[in-house]
Amino acid sequence: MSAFPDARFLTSANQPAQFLPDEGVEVAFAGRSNAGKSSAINAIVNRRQLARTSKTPGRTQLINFFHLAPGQRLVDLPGYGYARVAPAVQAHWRELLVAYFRKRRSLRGLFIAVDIRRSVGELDLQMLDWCRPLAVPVHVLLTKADKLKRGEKSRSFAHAVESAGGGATVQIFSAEDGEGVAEARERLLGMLRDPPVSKRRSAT
Ligand SMILES: Nc1nc2c(ncn2[C@@H]2O[C@H](COP(=O)(O)OP(=O)(O)OP(=O)(O)O)[C@@H](O)[C@H]2O)c(=O)[nH]1
Ligand SMILES: [Mg+2]
Repeated sequence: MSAFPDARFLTSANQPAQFLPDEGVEVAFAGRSNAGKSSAINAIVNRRQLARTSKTPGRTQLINFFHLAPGQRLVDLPGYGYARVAPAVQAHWRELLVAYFRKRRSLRGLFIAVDIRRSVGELDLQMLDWCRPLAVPVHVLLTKADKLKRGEKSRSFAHAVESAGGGATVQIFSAEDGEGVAEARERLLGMLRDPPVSKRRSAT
């Protein structure tokens, strides 16, 4: 049976006022436009069209919230770095993302989807910086691994681990052939089980 039999779309936010109440726990998916975020979400949750995928970069322009289980959500963040988007729209995405990371107490973890053929770039590292104050674990999915041969995959993996510099864990992933899907699902479930930040702090 699926780990998330009740997964469903909840709402889209184009401004912070439209974010769902900051309660319970949620895990967010970020990454460059067209990196394979929505495909990764669908593969991990095991639902074909939960998050909309597209051949056209920049498809997910809003922050999309999904219900996973009572008190547990998944968040598909708008992709960054798509050059053919008007500067004003890019600025809006940036503000929306910054507002999200600034004070999202329910955030328990961040997945960053990175095309394995491009590897970790400057914008991905900026995401790492933005969420650092929230002290949540970050997990990089090197997506579309089916596009590379084994040796190339290992090289990209080593490069990504080095770029992340201990700020994130890294794994190889393919929504197409299923490589790494089970591992990513375990990671997601682990993040959702994590205690709230306040409890973590008081425990130390
Ligand atoms: N071969 C291969 N193609 C993939 C994989 N994952 C995604 N794709 C393709 O990459 C394109 C973009 O995938 P999406 O999942 O929509 O990417 P996204 O990051 O959500 O894109 P935006 O929301 O537009 O930022 C689509 O054409 C997918 O079919 C994969 O694991 N293997
Ligand atoms: Mg998408």
